[in-house]
Amino acid sequence: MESLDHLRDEILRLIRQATSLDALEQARIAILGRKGRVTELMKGLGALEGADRRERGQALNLLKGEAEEAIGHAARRLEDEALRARLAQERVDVSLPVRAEGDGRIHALSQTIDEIVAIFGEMGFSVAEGPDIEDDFHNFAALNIPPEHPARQEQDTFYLPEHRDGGRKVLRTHTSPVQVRTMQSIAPPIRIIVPGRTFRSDHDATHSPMFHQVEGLVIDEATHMGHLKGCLIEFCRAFFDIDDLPVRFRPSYFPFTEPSAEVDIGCSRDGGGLKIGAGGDWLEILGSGMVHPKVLANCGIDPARYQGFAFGMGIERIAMLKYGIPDLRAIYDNDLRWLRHYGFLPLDLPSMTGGLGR
Ligand code: 2NL
Repeated sequence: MESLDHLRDEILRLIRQATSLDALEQARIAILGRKGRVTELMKGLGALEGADRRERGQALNLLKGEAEEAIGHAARRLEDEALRARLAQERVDVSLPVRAEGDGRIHALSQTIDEIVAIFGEMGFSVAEGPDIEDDFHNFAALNIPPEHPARQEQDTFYLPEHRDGGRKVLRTHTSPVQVRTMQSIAPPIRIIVPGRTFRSDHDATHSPMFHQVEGLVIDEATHMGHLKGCLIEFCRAFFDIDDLPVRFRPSYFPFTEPSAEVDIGCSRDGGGLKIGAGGDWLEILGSGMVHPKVLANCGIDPARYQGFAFGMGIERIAMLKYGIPDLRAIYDNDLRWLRHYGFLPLDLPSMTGGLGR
């Protein structure tokens, strides 16, 4: 019978010559597949008899085993090579500089809050925060806002569903409840600012149902209207970065302050454009006043011993004025083009840095 030596050489050569896992699979099919060289010879065993058949069968089985082993070997070698090639190709160069295009921006509102906090921080104020959901006492009653006041009306305030005890919580309509909570929990002297989210049922081109306010509160034994004026003049000039910015105090009314004053800054409105700093016109910036004695008493502070001032302003409004943002609603859209245009790089220091000695 024909020797298998020649076939063995040929099979091992086929396997050796496969230079990829695909080529090796082709070789395996050609050798051991349904119509492979070894398989075809095994089919021929049926035509043999006795010892011939046994001998030939054993030789073919041996050859098949050898082929399988050689294929396994070659496969491991090729897999190794492929992995090595991939690792070489995918090597990461950790010395490459970071790509700049992924940089984020500080939102104009966040930047404005940071600036306000920095200015009042220089004047010794700390930041206080509190819950968005409030009860009637902290949002209204403590502030001397009477039950029939329009701010309490359903159209203006977001009320939560009535509680079992009959009380209804509200989404805070100003940040004042945080000042109420502060007066209830610490003794004067108090010097805080309270930036935060506020909510009113109002939605049009110039009102958003969610907006931001910052309020301030100063309480001590001899705090007076002169302190209020000095503090707020200093704030307006630092925030708009104009040393000689005209600032005017105009009598006003709030239930929680007495007397009350609105604060205007000088501006001009020539030819449609608004320019802050000079000119014959005035622009309202914030509301303020001496804390009403009833409010102090409601919050557990003795009005015979302590007095103080408070103020409040809308953050969106002053951010729009300072940074020339024309559309309130775009502030909340988070359109990336808007964010890039009106945003700030993290390392940009506030524009009033000169005034803060940084
Ligand atoms: C405005 C006016 C103001 C206050 C807020 C206040 C808070 C307490 C006591 C007394 Cl706890 N006053 N806050 C005072 C005057 C004005 O805000 O136009 N805000 C946008």
